[in-house]
Amino acid sequence: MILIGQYDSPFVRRVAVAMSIYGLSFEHRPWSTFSDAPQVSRFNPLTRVPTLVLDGGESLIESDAIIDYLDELAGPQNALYPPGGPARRKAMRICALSAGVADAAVSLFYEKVFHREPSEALTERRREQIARGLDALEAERKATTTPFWFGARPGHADIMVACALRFLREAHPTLFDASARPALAVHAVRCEGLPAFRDHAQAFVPPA
Ligand SMILES: N[C@@H](CCC(=O)N[C@@H](CS)C(=O)NCC(=O)O)C(=O)O
Repeated sequence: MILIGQYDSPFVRRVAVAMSIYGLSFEHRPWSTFSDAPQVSRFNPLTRVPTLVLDGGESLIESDAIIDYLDELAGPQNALYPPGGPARRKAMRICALSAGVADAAVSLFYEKVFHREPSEALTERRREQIARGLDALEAERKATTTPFWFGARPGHADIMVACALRFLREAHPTLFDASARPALAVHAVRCEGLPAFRDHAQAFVPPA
């Protein structure tokens, strides 16, 4: 399998970390959706990442669809989502909230670089989405006493939250105040210390 995209993308990184925890080997093509757009669009007509190319040549796009495939490969005993019921729905909600924070952070970044004068209304809307998403995640994490969201080992919810937080802090340093979100700050440190996270990381460097 070939994973396309750079690890400064929270969505590419969540896939790489999950593959690493599952022990699935893959080749990595750290192609940029901008400077390597022609290569990326050969595998994904939307020129977006992550894109996972399977050994038979099929391309999977969208991190949720890729994760679904990885879970199938890993099998129900090992899957990084709880198997069903309220815990599974909660894990999906945490993933959706943190992916939403990451989406808003990416959109805010594009707004800055693509427009000479960023829209104030859109910027405000995205900042509010990020703040409210973080509030919800902080409250949920605070109410959890286990080392990771659903027990002793990290799952998809932990991964997506940590990847979203890292991108947010690097792309928009003022939008995450660790002292105001202590449970999330501890969560990030715990995840980033694991080999799967350490081995699949690339600092996001905003263009000068
Ligand atoms: N919902 C998508 C989001 C992926 C995404 O936002 N990818 C960004 C990089 S972080 C991208 O490909 N941007 C290029 C573009 O949209 O033009 C997923 O989960 O895979």
